[in-house]
Amino acid sequence: MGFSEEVQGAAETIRRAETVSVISHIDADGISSEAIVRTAVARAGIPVSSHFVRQLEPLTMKAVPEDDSLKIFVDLGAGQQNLLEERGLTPDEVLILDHHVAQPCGTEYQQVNGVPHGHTRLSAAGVAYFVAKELDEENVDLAKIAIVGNVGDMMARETLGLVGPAAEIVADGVAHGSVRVVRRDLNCYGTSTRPVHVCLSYNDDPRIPGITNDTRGAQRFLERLDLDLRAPGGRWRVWEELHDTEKRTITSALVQQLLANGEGVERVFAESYLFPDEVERTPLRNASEFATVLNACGRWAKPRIGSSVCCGDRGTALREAEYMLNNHRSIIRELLQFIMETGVTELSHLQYLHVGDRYPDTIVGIGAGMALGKLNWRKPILIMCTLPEDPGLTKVSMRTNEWSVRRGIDLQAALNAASGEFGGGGGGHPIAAGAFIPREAEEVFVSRVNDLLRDQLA
Ligand SMILES: [Mn+2]
Repeated sequence: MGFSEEVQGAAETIRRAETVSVISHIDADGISSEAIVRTAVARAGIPVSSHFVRQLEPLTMKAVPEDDSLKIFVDLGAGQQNLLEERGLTPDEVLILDHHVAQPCGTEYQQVNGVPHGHTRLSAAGVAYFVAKELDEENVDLAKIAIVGNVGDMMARETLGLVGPAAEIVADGVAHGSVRVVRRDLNCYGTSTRPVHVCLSYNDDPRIPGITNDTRGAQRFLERLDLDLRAPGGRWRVWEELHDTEKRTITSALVQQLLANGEGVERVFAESYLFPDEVERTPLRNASEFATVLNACGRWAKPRIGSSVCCGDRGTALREAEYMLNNHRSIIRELLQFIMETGVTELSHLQYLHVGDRYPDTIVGIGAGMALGKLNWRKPILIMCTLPEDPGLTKVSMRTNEWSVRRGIDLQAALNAASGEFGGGGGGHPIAAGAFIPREAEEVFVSRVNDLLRDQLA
């Protein structure tokens, strides 16, 4: 069965359902997937309820309602089919919309997943979108939310833009008028909300000497270009509102700076996705900043607020989401400061730190990623924290950058292999990954990961 047959089959299953329960993940992709499925199912006139879980494991299975609804698992489920089976769920009450590698079990559950069809850069929100569109063409307005999920799950990162079926979603959004594509935009986070110099200094892909991690340096760089980056009234302008000629002046100077340092320039540009119907200079204005809003909601246990924002609530839900985002950022700043003050221990191929139970495990990875730029950025960073709800377990988060990934570093492979040896489990991407390990294995584990990273560079 091809991908489009899977999509058609899923739409038929949903049409037959009397009630639907959506079970989804709390990250940007999970929240946007849930919003897409919930909207499409409700528009089809079927009662629907949603349930979010941090991950699908034996303890969180209780979030799955014990009723005769159709259970649609989104952004999870493919790798945990054994749990569905253990729970006694039958094939006719389950539909899985996922993009993680499937672990089949004795029961054959209906599934839509791009991965077996070679669509490895289509997140769950993308899968959910195709099913929604199959249910009703009217659902093309959800393309925007699908793009947020895909970008949030880093589907555009390596390829500098969405590709394959995800690019079809972009085309739908453009045709609908709710998405604007900028083909060769600045490959930088924060282009709708941050002052340009801040935007540039926070970016490490590509890493630009004198600008990356140097806000003052970035400001001097822009001053030399003789651009007026203040708006009338004195506030800093953001990248999105610069004129094309100003943008070109900046990008060509960045290119020159990279060439002068013998660095590649291909990563200066990336495709970006703007939402013209959102207010200018707000985080909902582009896909990657919108995804951060959803992640902030999810990581602070308010995925429903993010979902309401996806579904168009620009009142209470948006205000709460903005509060979550600000709170998220200030705690990450605090964590970053803690990391810098405490310092890391350097091994030959990584640097590590244990933050104990001071910060929730849902944000330590983000803090690690931000600290990396200020530490020895050539060495991946590993951060451990304890889980208040399970003192026997340690959560490990690792971050590196494109520079290391291009040299062969794959954190997901390293963490997966190492945690497997200690009976734990891991997942993620080459550039960012996490794992759970038994607490008593911490020390040996770190040195094992160090060895694996050394082997990857060999
Ligand atoms: Mn996902």
